Amino acid sequence: MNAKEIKKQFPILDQNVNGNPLVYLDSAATSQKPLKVIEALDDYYRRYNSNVHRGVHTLGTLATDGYEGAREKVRNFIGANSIEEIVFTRGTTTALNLVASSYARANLKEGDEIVISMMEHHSNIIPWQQVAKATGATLKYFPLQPDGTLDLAEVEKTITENTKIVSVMHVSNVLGTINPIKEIAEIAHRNGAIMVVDGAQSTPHMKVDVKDLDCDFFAFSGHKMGGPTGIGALYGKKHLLEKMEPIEFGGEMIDFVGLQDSTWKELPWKFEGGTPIIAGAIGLGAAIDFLEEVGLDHVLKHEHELADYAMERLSEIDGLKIFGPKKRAGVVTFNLDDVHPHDVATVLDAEGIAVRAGHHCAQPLMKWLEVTATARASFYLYNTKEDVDALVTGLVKTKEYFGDVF
Ligand code: 7TS
Repeated sequence: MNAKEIKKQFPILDQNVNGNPLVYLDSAATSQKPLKVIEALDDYYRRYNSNVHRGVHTLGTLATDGYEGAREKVRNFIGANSIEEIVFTRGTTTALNLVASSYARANLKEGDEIVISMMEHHSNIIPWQQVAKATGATLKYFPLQPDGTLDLAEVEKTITENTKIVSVMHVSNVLGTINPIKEIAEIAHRNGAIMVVDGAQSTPHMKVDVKDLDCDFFAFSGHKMGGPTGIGALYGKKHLLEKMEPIEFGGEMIDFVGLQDSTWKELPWKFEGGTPIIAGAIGLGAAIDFLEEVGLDHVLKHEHELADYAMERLSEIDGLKIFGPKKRAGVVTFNLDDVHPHDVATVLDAEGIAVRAGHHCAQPLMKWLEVTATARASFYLYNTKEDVDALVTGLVKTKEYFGDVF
């Protein structure tokens, strides 16, 4: 399937916004959903909506099969050893918070170090700040090179024998940088630390193999990969998850409940208290089926081509500054002269072009870039070169408009 055929699978993209055909360039915030996912959700609610893991009735069995079947799809999709290593969560944020609140609080003490990078999303910063405050551990940062990449020599220098946790994003939601996770994990392990990966921006766009990366935890969100909102997963190595305490207690996650004490179910259910995100998981399973049909290699190649094309076309615009490295995923972050990014996004919106403007939940990175905000175009499998052309035309109009104003 080429991008135009793929686009037809996403009904939302076939509409006019403000009188112009929609050009959706905000997939790093959330992706659009293919028919396959919409139909899977519709089918679940029309035909077999029911709670899971509890009754023997037919609809309950179908719902349980759908929910647990989706877990197996996630396991296979990211190359985990067993479904015990796949915990469904609300998304990346919840997954990273689970590692921080359970694993990190139980294992860190004063003098220990957590190391993250200067390009992290707030979801991979604040949970560690909270752990550091609670345990007395120190939070350190890998510095960035001028082009917004990590330097492995600096990684080597920053990680010490006191480092217990290294947590890094696989792909930057701002710069598009693809980080060398496998190499960083090797350095972390050599120093006795565990490796946590924020996979929010990689899982939708490239083949992820958690065993090949040799990470200890890997977090991602379904809504950025064609799935519904409210579902994601945490992969964790079994021996680590086994030793971790749940952080949510209640129905579903227990084995036996006494008056004073209770015991937990086995993995992964001990971490899934309460009625789980059944429809979300089934929708995520359908998104995985869709991505596997298209092929992740194709998705990555297509996005690299689009990013290269966008960089080339955008560089034609005088006064447009692009942030981040040359070799990047399908994310292009930029500023246009002195025009505020919110104004850029507003003018583009009038043309039917959706981009994000703001700090992209990466304020430390914004500070490093010496800006308060940027505009960002992010691509997915349904975007075409025509979308990039529309962006360029829209930006030229923006420039003319503000050129007249100033
Ligand atoms: N990590 C990264 C790298 C992200 O890009 C995001 C969301 C998250 C974590 C949080 O994911 P959530 O699903 O738990 O919210 N990033 C963006 C973005 O770039 N624009 O809006 C959300």
